[in-house]
Amino acid sequence: MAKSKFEYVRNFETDDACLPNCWVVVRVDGRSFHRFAEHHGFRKPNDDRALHLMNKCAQTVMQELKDIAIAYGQSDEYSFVFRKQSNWFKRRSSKFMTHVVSQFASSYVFYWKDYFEDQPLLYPPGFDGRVVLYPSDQNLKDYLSWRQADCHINNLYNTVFWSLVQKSGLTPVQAQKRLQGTLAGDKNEILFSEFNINYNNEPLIYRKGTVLVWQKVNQVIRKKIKIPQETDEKEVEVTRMKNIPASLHCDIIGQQFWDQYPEILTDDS
Ligand code: DGT
Ligand code: MG
Ligand code: MG
Ligand code: MG
Ligand code: MG
Repeated sequence: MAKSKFEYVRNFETDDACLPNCWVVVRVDGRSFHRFAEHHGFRKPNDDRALHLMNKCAQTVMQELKDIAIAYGQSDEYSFVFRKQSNWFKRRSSKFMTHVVSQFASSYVFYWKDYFEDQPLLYPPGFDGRVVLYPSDQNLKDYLSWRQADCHINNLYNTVFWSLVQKSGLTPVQAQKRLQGTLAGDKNEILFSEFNINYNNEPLIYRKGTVLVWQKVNQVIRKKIKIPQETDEKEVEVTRMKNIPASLHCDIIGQQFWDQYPEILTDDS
């Protein structure tokens, strides 16, 4: 078929293929979630419904899209790591980013009611996305460590801050002043001496965030089979091996995690 004279405009599309041999990280982050959390009555400092909804969306992204080796989420953000050798959409950066963000955002709306049963969704939430390439395994580990350290720092701060406001009756401004210049040890001490909270006993999902890794599980499904010489179909149970994105709330900064799950860095199938 002859090409139309308009075809040349295709050449204006720029090549945005990600550099080969690099880890491709796509991070999504809720747009103005400070406001969104207020409008939807998120519990402070952590809302389990919101965290589990985020995890569900991320699991959906991992299942629907190709080549994601690991994902990490906390607060209103999630990072997805595509395998070094992934050739999905010829490694086009815009494809990686837009597919992750749109699948995540539509899942957030789709699954909202399963997590926020008594809280209607008041307006459509948005998410931003970015793509960052990491050339070495160490860079990737450091990236994930950076996000988990961020989770810890924010959660420790928020846990003390909201204790001061909710339990000691300080205004947000007073609580902020009280915490100005304090180190992690000081915050732990305030929690322990004033609120009888041992920070280390706070739920892991708050302190560590959520890591999603592929895990093989046996799944029992019911299947209808036709038996020769019989007219009726018979229902039988069959066990199938299935790969699912399993959630962990563990430390990923130390080496132990990577020793336990070596296939995350090595598996390029
Ligand atoms: P952005 O990302 O620049 O559009 O603006 P924000 O407002 O989304 O800011 P960001 O992403 O730095 O911070 C996340 C906000 O989301 C933070 O203000 C608190 C809120 N948020 C996230 N998870 C929870 C939660 O479990 N409970 C409550 N109350 N708020 C949460
Ligand atoms: Mg931000
Ligand atoms: Mg945000
Ligand atoms: Mg954020
Ligand atoms: Mg199309």
